[in-house]
Amino acid sequence: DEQRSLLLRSAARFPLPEGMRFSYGTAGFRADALVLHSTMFRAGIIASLRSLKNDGAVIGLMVTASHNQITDNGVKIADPSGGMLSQLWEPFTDAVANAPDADHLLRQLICDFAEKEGISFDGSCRAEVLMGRDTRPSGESLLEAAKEGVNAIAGSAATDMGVLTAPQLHWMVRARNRGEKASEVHYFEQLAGSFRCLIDLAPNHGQKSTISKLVVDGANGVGAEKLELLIKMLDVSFIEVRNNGKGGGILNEGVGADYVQKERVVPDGFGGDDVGIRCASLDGDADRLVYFMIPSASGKDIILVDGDKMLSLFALFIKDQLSVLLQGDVKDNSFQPRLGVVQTAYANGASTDYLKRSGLEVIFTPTGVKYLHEKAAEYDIGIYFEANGHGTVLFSKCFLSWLEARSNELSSNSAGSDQQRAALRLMAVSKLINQAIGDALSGLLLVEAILFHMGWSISQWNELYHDLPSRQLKVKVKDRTAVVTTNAETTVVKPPGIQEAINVVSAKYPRGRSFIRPSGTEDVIRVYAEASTKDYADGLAKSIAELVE
Ligand code: NG1
Ligand code: ZN
Repeated sequence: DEQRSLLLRSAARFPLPEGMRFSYGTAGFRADALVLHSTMFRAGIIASLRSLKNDGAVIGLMVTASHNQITDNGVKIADPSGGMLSQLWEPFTDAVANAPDADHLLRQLICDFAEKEGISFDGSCRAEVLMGRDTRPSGESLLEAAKEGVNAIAGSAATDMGVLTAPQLHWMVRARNRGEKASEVHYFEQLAGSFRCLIDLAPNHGQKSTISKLVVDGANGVGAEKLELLIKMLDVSFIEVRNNGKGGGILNEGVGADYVQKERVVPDGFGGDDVGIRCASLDGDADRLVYFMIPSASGKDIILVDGDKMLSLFALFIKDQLSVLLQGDVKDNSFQPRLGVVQTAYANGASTDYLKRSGLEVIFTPTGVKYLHEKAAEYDIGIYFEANGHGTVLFSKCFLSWLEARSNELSSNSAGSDQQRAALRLMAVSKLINQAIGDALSGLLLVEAILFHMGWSISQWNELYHDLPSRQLKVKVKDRTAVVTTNAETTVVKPPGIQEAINVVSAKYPRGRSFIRPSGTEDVIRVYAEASTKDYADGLAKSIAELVE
């Protein structure tokens, strides 16, 4: 019939490259941009089917390869909530990306799956896919291929939102499906409005013109461009954007959050003049953020203030506001909001100790935002971060309605009280933080607002606890799938014997902790080690790597 031949005709224009194997992995499909046209076309089809499956809810399709080199590209799909594509659809997504062109296998695969899922795509139902891309030069033509995929499904429409950060697209998908205003201007207005609100509610709000300078490394990518727009809307002068891609720098080359966090050195464009200044780095699609400080003009070293420290800052602030709000609230205590923090095994042990000492509930999941997000959503307030700076805060519907009711009650009974201010602050946080997915721009404004509220410098924030020295290594192996882990990746179950050996070696080092796991984005086994001194951490990592080789 018509739909089938439409699919066939379109697919023929995007042949599958030979000898490639595509895997959706932890962060979507990624590869050299030159081989991605068929993947993009097919991702367009999948996004359309996903929208049909959700009764026409808007689905997101983001063309980006995040922190990868500029010649790479990739694609991620966002579900109606604005979060990552459901893991249940990953096997189908992988199968579609790899289906051979011959014998109509792709068409067959899609028809079978649609039938099994009860998706009808005869044009009688509407589907919508919202699309965005980062600043990579390959983005435009790859996005066109994805559009063709959407158009190959009858009843489905693609809306091209142009160049966006990945979190902006996720935010728009979420907003659209909640019936809220969802343009880029609305995104900026929501961030700017809630940021101003937090500043105005700060104890020292009269001193807002004295906020000290922040210099942001934009990774020569989309985040820089968008941050410049946001700064205009905020009408503030304390933020300076560097590495905005206009000065000849290359995306992610010697710059950006991944580089700064993994290499722990000063990014390009920064140097002696920035000693002691508060600095931050975004990654290539602006979903990761880390802060740093340059301690001296003579070396390349930095003091890294990573995702764990952002998590700790957010948790501390939210916990404080919550306890002010609940003060004296003993009468019926009908609602006790549950606050939880989610980390992975890569979280610095000192951060976990700090959080637990502060009375917080800490849970661990495997690496990958999809796991952390899912876990955080189980709480009234769930805060999650990967050490590399990817994370956010989630507020449950039930908590937000309680908060709103509480805040209305307070504004009529005790306007201007500490309790009312705490309620307003929590509401502002829920609007400032991007609840669809980790977002460097919204995270940055929240950090800035909290530091201002506390009256803290970056050093004071960094002093919340002292990171244990840690070390990461990669080991190339023949078959990384030979390593199977459990316990949020902290225990190896296969091959046998390795975990026992890791235990024995780790126990020899003061505060020694180490684990290995297969990477989900590279063909390597990752080794992580931490211990009481830098030499110990290095030594432990090296010994563990030798066990793996
Ligand atoms: P893998 O390659 O699976 O370790 C890396 C990061 C993850 C996550 C994904 C997706 C580390 C150790 N791992 O995954 O946290 O961000 O990339 O970008 O940083
Ligand atoms: Zn990213």
